[in-house]
Amino acid sequence: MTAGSSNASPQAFAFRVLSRDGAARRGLVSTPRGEIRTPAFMPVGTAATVKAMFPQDVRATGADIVLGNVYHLMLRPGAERVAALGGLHDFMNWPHPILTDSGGFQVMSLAKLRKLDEQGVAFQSHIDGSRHLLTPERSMEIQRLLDSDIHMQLDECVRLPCTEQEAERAMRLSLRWAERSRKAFGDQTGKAIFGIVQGGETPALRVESARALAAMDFHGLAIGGLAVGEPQEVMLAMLETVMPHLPESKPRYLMGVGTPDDIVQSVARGVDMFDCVMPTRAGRHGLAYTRFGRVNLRNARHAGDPAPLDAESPCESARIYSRAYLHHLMKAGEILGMMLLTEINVAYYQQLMAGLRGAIEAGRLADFIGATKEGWARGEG
Ligand code: PRF
Repeated sequence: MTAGSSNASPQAFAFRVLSRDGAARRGLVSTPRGEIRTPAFMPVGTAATVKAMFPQDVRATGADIVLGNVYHLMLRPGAERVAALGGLHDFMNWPHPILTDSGGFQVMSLAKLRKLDEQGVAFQSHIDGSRHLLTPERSMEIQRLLDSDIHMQLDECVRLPCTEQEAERAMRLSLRWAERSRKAFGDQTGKAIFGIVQGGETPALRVESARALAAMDFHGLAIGGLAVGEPQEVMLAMLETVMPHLPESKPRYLMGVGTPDDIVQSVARGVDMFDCVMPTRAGRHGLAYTRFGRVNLRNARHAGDPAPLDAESPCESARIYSRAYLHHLMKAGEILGMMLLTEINVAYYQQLMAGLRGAIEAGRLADFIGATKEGWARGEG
């Protein structure tokens, strides 16, 4: 059976487009651990936790899937240990789907003394200086030990701006690693592996990458190497370049994106899946994402404000706690402040995704985007 076929047993990994509005798609990914409604936002659970949230609260915001990281988990507590403890889902008490990133991107941003060659990337742990080698084969083995539902190929992401030569070298290496990753993944019923498009900001490189990956037997395709320092227009232009070369029948995942506006614009161009640390990281720093834009709760103007962040939010924490209380918690360095703002932000991102899905189904995406942007423009509520 080939990747992406949808007429197999209920235990197979499958994707269906349910409706369309322009280039945007409303779809459903099916896995043995549950369904993922797309467009989907995946909260980041780097170290086997969505920081500052209970798994059941992550679920209650409407998340169907979370993301885990090979890099962090291989270093601590170790993939073999997680496997011995029954896999990542049991370990972190999240029985729903998990996608794991392959490690290369995190090695390049976090590890010390990295050395990348054809074989893979050798590095020293940022935690204890221990030496490791991450190859496409080892990344696949780690993702299998974690029992991840969606594996990502090992790739090399270069920061922008970079020279065309550098983007081309990394893109071609990533294609060779795509083949090795796909082969090492093998045939695992109910599991998926996604390839990753690279190619910097050069359209011809992006097209070549997308076409080569589309011809390999991946279950989905990701667009990597974006939101790495370039302006939003460049990112959106690259999406428009790549999309026509990705198979209609497979999910499309834009890695590490983004702001609510990045997400809305990318959904309109045909992206199905997203992940980003933004809602969780911002929450820990006192920033809230709401229908009325971004609110900095550390600002003194909230000190005496009895109003909640959003009296009509489906998220209870956004409805019942005052801005004054959230301000106080953040100023006092109280853990609950980070917990509440993380939950409020993840809930807002999920509310936005639900709104996008409903709008695509109703054929009213343009109106929804217009109204959403008007809300953000109203400012800090
Ligand atoms: N590759 C991988 N993970 C990623 C990226 C990438 O290019 C990005 C870039 N936005 C975020 N996470 N494997």
